[in-house]
Amino acid sequence: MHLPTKLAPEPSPEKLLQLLQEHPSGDTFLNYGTAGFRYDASILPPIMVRVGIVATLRSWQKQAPVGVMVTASHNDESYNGVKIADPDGGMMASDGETLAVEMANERDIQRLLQKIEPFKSDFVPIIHVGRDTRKHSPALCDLVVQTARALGSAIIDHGIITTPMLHHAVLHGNREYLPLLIPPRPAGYFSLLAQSYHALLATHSSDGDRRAPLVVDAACGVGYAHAQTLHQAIQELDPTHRPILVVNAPGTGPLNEKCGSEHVQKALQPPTFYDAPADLPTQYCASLDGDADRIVFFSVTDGQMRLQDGDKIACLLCRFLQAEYQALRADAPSLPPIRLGVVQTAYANGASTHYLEQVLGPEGIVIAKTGVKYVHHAAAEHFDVGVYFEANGHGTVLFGPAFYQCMAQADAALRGKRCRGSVALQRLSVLPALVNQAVGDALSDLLLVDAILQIQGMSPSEWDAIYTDLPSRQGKVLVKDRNMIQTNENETKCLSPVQVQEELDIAMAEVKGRAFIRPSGTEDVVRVYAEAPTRTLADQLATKAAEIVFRLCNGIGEAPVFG
Ligand code: 16G
Ligand code: MG
Repeated sequence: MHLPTKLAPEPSPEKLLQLLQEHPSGDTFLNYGTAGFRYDASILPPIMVRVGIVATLRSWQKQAPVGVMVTASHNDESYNGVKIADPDGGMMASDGETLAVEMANERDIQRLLQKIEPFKSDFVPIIHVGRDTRKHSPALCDLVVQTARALGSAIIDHGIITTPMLHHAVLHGNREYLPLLIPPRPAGYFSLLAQSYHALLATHSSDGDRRAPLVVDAACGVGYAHAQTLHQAIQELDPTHRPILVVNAPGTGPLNEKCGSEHVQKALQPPTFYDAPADLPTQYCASLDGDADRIVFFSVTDGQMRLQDGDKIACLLCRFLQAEYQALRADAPSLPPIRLGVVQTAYANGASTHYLEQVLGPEGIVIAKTGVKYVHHAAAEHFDVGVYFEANGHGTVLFGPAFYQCMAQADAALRGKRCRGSVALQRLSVLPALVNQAVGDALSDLLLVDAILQIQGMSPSEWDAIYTDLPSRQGKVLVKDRNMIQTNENETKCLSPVQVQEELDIAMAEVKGRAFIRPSGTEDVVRVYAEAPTRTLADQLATKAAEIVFRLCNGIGEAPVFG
């Protein structure tokens, strides 16, 4: 990471004008979708210039540092994208998105410049920037930097980092480092994770970990180098720690292609190991996505793959948190209750929701709209300890103020005692350091899951067996205009056209299954999901749901058939 060469560069209106003139906006309407602006890399330069402006305005508006990450996550190498992080380290809130869309779509340079004026203030805007390993990322990132500097922003350039590291840097930069203006160092991230993982494992007595090595497929992306650094940090604390073998380095294979979490979860196939020996042990593996904010686990034995997706991770975490919290309260009954719960999306497999109902009770589950920002928000709003995971492997655990109060009271109640409750207290107290509080983080989740499996003495196959997924099918339908479809808040029901839901209800009842349709937030398609007691029925229901959308929502081409 490079320190800002000059904390507050002199604004340069000439440079700003030059950048805008050299990179005029095209005709396409640009949308700040679920995960920022994401397009074929060739059309991104004008967007990057405008994001340099928006990030500066956001920093002025909030009077605090913000972040910009250049990545297209799990998309293929031809794509790139950019997203902005708010000062709390989370995804930029919706008022910022509105501003981003307005600025990106303003074709008239003079009008664009006028729109900047009301935001100007004495506060020196500070922008953390990071990028992934795509070949176009350095040049695209540089456009953001040049533009922001032309407006007088101080840049903290983190170079090649994972998306969650960027969010983490923004969060920690605002909390601890801002008064000193010393930017957070990536080294701080690794030692925080390694030390808290170590502290969590230290609560559990074992005679050494003799399990198979943990193999991490880094999707040929940015997670590769950072997973290795993390492994080194762990080995420095505990030289006997079993190896974490990181495979699929950038350049050894195409980014996200036949590897990475998106491939493993959607195709239900193990990744290609581009740079690993044929005898790689595959009893215990994890796949990251291209910017390392998602993770799924899997194992391959006798050619058979078993997947532990985001749903299964959520179940493991909830089971652990509930057990520890109950152990704590058993020894400290005067503690106030805390709300422990989980947020899932409509894509969560019904079997996982059923499992979670048994662990947490029905009041412990909220279904939110698809997209990280929605589930994150719901977890913070509904729970004091809020787990959220999308089935695709993006998730984390958020700890709210009532949790910290509960820990402080438990500490007072159990001080000096040696009991199960005090072990639970140690475990729970270390979690907010291990678990990324800004966004879902594949590296943090990797260590969290691994520590829980060790503490609970569970093998990956025992974890896998806690429930069996209902057969499900996902597909997409091309329609003339996906915006004609309106859904309810959490996208489990279609409100308009009304007939769609009426017909879906009949189709679901016929096979005792569940199905929903929703317009995608990232692609020009309508997504279809179905699950049912058997594979045949799930395919039949998905086919019927796609046919309903195709017929009632002006389908293009042919309705897809599944199975
Ligand atoms: C984005 C979202 C992801 C969501 C997916 C849905 C982030 C960082 N990622 O990848 O959470 O599951 O979009 O895509 O917000 P869809 O709307 O095309 O189905
Ligand atoms: Mg990602």
